[in-house]
Amino acid sequence: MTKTPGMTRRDAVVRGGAAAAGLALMPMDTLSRWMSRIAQEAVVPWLDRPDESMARVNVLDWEALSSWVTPTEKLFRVGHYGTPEIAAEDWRLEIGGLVEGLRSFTLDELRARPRQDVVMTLECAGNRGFSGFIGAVHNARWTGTPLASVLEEVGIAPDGIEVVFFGADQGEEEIRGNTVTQNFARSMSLDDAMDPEILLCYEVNGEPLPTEHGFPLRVIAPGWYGVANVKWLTRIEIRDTRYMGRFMARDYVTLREEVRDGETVWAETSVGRAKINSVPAKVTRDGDGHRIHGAAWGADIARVEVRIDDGAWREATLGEGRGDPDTWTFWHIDWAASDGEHAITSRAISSAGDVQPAADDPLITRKKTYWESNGQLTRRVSID
Ligand SMILES: Nc1nc2c(c(=O)[nH]1)N[C@H]1C(S)=C(S)[C@@H](COP(=O)(O)O)O[C@H]1N2
Ligand SMILES: [Mo]
Repeated sequence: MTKTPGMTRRDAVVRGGAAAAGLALMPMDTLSRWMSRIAQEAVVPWLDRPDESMARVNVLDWEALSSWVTPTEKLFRVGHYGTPEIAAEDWRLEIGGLVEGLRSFTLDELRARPRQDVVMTLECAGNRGFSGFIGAVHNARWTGTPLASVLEEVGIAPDGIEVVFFGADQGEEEIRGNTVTQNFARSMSLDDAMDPEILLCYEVNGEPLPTEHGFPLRVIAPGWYGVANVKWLTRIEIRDTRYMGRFMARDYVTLREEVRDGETVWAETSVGRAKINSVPAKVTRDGDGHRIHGAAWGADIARVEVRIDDGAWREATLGEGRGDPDTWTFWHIDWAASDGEHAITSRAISSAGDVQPAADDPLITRKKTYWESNGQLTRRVSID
């Protein structure tokens, strides 16, 4: 990557544009403040702005949403055991367990394999589960080599049914009085792992993965919640039993009360595939009228509907991303708003007919843990 020292690519682009506009003498910070004010000028701010407590993980500011592909520096980041710094020269991906022969790959060997790209929306399963955490979602272009062909080449033993992905990051876990050091790990059934879309990924938005997002290699699994996309990948292990590590079996477990024949059954399910979701992102003023903009993801989005206050649901217009089940779909709807305070709710509907559940749907209200909080979101604005 070639870079002018002390200058990001984005600065270079801004500076180039500024020069063209004859503004080259304006200091950079003044200029970028001025440009972002223009971009946001017409936004009517939400009354229920999330608190800033989650800014440290770089959550998305929905009101500032403008780009369908999230720029790399805007990606939210989650690391449960900190951020390991890995030197590419010392790093190997090892594939072991129930394989025909232990194999290891250097980064150059993986980069020399067939390249594949996917634009994918990745949402943390905790998104919208607690205060301030409503922007843990991004939509980026990821590049790597298909996992399936690597597994095929290595050869899986006949009794192998489970593929476990280990990251380099480690933490101490206490299990029944034993304190043990463990690596972050997640698994998939062999069947799921053979999905030709899943990547051993080394680039995001055309550049090597930044340290925070998994350098040198991560799993990219379209259609799965964020937690399945293991960063800082060092080892893949094939096993003959389901893997029961913390992030499969104890954490990222959804506890939900299901009532069957009047009796409660507590369902505990491991967070896995993404669930349908949508949010109103921002309201803009457009001449005399207003427009509500939003995003929907987590399924093949067929339709998005919007409700103002207790009015009827109205169908929004789908924009960028429509028809691609791996990415978010942007949507908008025009709104002849009356003065005063209003509540705006969106709901997404998939091509299979799944409807994003209402906030008071038992699927949401009987869920005790905060994972998979995909109920309809209502946001408030004041129009004057
Ligand atoms: N090795 C490792 N991989 C990980 C995690 C982690 O803590 N360690 N967090 C997961 C979770 S919970 C999420 S939501 C995504 C976030 O990916 P991002 O930081 O690139 O946005 O990474 C996943 N991969
Ligand atoms: Mo997550």
